[in-house]
Formats: sequence, C-alpha cells, structure tokens
Amino acid sequence: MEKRDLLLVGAPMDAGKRRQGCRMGPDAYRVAGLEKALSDLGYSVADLGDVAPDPVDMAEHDHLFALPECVGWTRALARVARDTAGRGIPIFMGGDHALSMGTVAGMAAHAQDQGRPLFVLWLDAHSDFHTPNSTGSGNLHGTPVAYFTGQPGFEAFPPLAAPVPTDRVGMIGLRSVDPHERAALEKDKAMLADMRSIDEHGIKAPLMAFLDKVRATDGMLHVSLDVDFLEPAIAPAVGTTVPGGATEREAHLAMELLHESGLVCSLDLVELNPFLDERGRTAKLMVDLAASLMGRRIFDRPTRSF
Ligand code: B3U
Ligand code: MN
Ligand code: MN
Repeated sequence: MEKRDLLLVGAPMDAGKRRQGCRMGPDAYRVAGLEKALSDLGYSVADLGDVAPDPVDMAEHDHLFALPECVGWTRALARVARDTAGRGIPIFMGGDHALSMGTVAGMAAHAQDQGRPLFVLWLDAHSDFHTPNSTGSGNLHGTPVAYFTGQPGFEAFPPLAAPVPTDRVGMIGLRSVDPHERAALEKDKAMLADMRSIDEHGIKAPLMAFLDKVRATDGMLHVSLDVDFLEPAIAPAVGTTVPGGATEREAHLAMELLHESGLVCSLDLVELNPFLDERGRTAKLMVDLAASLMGRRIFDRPTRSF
C-alpha cells in the first residue's frame, strides 16, 4: 500500500476545562520528536504549525466554561480538518478533548464529500457523552461525542455537515462514565468496551469487531486517543487520571492492529498536559504509540530512560 503523507496540526486548545496546561501539548510532541519518529518510518511528514480559534462574538455562559472560545476552536478545526484530509493523514496534536468537536466534524464532512461513512474510535477512560444540558462540571471536553453524533443542546455550536451516527462510534478503555452519559449511551448503539471487558477478553476482540464493521461499509476511521486511556502510572501527564487504564502493551497492540487494518485516516492526540509530566515520559509514550499506529515494529521501539 502506498504511504500517505502525514500532516501534523497543532491544536493548543485549553478551553475545554478549567485546569490549564494542554496548550503546551503540541510543543511537547515536537520536543518529544513526533515528526522524526514518523519520518523515520519512511513517510513524508509536514508540520503545519498551530491552529488558532476563530474569533466568535458571543457572551460567556454561566455554567459552561469558555463557551465562546470552544465554539471558535470548533469552527477553525472543522475547517482545517476538512481541508487537510484530502492531502494526507492529519494528526491533531492537542490540546484538550474538546478539540475533537472540530476535528471529527471536519473529518465527517470530508468523508461525506468522498461518499464514505466516517467511523470514530474513542480510546478514553471517559465516554465524553455529556451535552451542554447534562454536564455537571460545565467542562466541554466532556461533550465532544454528544456533539458530533448530533445530540440536542449544541445550538451555540456550528451545525454539523454530517453527524456521525452512534452506531459508528466505538469506545475502548471506559472506566469513568457519569450516570447521565450512561443512561444516554444505553439507549444508543455505540460499541462500548470498558476495562472490565478488556480484562476478561483482551483488547484485540472488541477492536477487531469494530474494525470489521468499518471495513464492511468501506468506511474511513478517525482515532481519538485521550492520554487517560492509559494507566496513569505510565502516563501521568493528564488532568483527569483514572486508575486501572490500558497498559503499555495493550496500547501498543491496539496501535499495531490499527496500522495493520489500513483503515485509519486521521488521529487526535489529546489531553496531554506537559505541566503534569515527569521528564517528558507521557509525551514520549504518546509519540511511540503514534509511531506504532503508523507502522513502527516492536523490535524498533526505542529504549527509554527518564
Ligand atoms: N465526565 C466528567 C469528567 C470528564 C470527562 N472527560 C474528562 N473528564 N476528561 C465531566 O466533567 O464531564
Ligand atoms: Mn476524553
Ligand atoms: Mn478522558
């Protein structure tokens, strides 16, 4: 298969929650060597620099944190995703998870332009399925899946060119889902693999089942990788740590299977907060996972020391 160009897009969004630091994510990936790790695999890689939010003339909301800025990011990133998707595989270097409102909306519009369905693999401890009406925290990084699947309550946000139906969403790594999200998800047909089921059946079974669905409909696959998918002991640089996450081996296996599928057309790397990292270990692990997803083999994994 011909290697598609890789396009690194910085999305230093920090507006999706109160705790700050994710704005440093794109530079942490640059310092950790993401571009070289990928170009060493034989890809042509371009760093397109950082996106900025569109200016938005809207009042702040009483409950939702930084609503106007989140709307501005969604507009900007949806446009950038749609524009870059035709030129290669965009890798969005976050930034917090609210950035996926824009990236998935833009990728879904691109897929629609191609006449193909978009599927979304959500690798996360959380389901991020709150709506602006159900969120208790008011943090919009807990809402992107509800937005891009077209749930009600997002009137302040750009209308979706192509909502992603929930039966085209797969979530792996779940272990912190609020009651409202759970009630909403149970009514829907997303594929949910929580850590309990991964402990029982391994990570390969749900992932292959989901990839089979993508392949069966000639779908395109967007992968959204939240740092908190990982066990916090190996990935401490995240504001919302939840113990009991994916191990390094489970995560690498998932990336290798994704690579072998040949289905991935775009990737978000989200929620890295370099302010909370230990000597760059989380940033380096995320770079290694991205390299596995793009085809780095097990014998070529670097030795790491901190
Ligand atoms: N569900 C909680 C917590 C949360 C969601 N996503 C993250 N944290 N990273 C909320 O605030 O909506
Ligand atoms: Mn998330
Ligand atoms: Mn999360």
